[in-house]
Amino acid sequence: GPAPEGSAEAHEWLDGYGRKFGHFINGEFTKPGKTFASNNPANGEELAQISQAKKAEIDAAVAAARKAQGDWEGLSGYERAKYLYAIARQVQKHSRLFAVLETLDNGKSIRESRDLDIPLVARHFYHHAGWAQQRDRQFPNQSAYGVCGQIIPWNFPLLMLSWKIAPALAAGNTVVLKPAEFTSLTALLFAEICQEIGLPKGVVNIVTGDGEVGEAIVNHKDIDKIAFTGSTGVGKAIRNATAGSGKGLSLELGGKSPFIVFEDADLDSAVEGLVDAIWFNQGEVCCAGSRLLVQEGIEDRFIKKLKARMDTLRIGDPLDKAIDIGALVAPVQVERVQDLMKKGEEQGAVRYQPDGTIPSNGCFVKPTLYTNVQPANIIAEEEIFGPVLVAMSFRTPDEAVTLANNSRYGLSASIWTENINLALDIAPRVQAGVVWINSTNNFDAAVGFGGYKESGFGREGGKEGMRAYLRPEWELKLKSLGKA
Ligand code: TXE
Repeated sequence: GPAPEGSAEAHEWLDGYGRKFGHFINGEFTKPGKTFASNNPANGEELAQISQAKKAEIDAAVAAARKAQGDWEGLSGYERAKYLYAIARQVQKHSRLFAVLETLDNGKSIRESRDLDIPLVARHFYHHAGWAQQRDRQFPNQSAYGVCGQIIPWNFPLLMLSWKIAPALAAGNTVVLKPAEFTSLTALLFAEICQEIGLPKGVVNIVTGDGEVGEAIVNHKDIDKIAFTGSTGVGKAIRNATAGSGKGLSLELGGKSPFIVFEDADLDSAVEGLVDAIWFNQGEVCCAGSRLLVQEGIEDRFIKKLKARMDTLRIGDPLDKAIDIGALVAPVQVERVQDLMKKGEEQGAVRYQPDGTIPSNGCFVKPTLYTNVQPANIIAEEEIFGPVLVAMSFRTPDEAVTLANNSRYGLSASIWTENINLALDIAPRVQAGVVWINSTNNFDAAVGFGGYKESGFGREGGKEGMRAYLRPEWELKLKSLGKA
């Protein structure tokens, strides 16, 4: 069939760089060094070669950020806001290119990258332009951290970049950001728009590479704060590595979020909500509603409706606008997901998947539901980060709360009932940073997002998110007393 809209433009953009990228340091792209391939997970096609940053390059990026920081924070909030507005407008101007590149690189459906990821990115920069102007009034006598090292995952590549860069810049920090090794392309296009709008050199630096580059950023002596989104294992390692270093830290880690359906819920809406909770972005979502807790009296009816809806989900070429579920990010992620599924089945879980075939040469996994799941089953405990839902039932509201909190994670929760008193009773008792009532996966740049327990700490978005990029007042007081 005809090439999907925008795909020629994306390939032209890649060709413009000879399909080989360096880093973005001090406002310029560096010469590519030792590289690795970035592939399209939907068909295995190589998209580009990405450079693995060397120590000297990381040092150069940090030095550029350091040099730029004083002048950047010295600008008035209004001046910083003008740059953030310009970035937002430029993201909108290139939105189709961004969306197609994101889909090619990550495997997510074009409908989601076009209608959610990229618009939310623009929204995040617009919102934080406002905060740049409000900083001095809302946070009197506070200052930026200085240079921030930011490490992001591959599930929402550009959106996570915006969650990191927008508040950091609004607060007066400069940044060295590392995208995940599977998905560097939109970060590199973002670097290009920083050039286009004339952002002062060194304010944003992008270095690419794997976890070793991440580790070098975390341990760099001249970085003041680390912000990380990714796996809980790496988050713990970063917490240990930064302990006692004086660096600021915020961590946004994994989740195993409950999706609680009471017997008086609007079941059709709850089914739609669940589709959004677990099959949005192939389930590669930190706040995915991956644990369905359904009240006993409606369990059979609800599961039946859910299976019927699963049968209508369309899986395939992510660039096809009619597709609901695209490809997982890489073969290794498919292996991780399938390994957990296998273990879950060995522990007694019963699998349901719609009939029909899926493309055989890409990273596709069918939407999957497990019933007959014990709370101690590995798939009820571990984050799967794939299109896999586990279902369990409860009898009473108290039991729902107990089951919901029976997790080492605490990122988000979703509650479905027509009884608002019940919802408002349950919501504060669930250990979760975000609780949605009769909705799910609702993101707003104005609202703090983040977790409890092993899901991490620190908030992103809104006033709480700004606070995370400003030195705490007590720290400044100590400094002024010469004690820090
Ligand atoms: O994550 P990593 P992976 C979970 C999810 C997934 C699993 C593994 O369950 O299946 O993690 O994914 C960089 N020091 N989440 O292995 O390794 C890495 O280069 C510093 C949940 O891809 O945590 C990348 O940029 N940095 C999650 C980033 O960390 C290091 C999103 C995330 O990769 C590093 C992603 C190190 N030692 C995965 N090692 C969420 N909460 O959204 C790696 N990195």
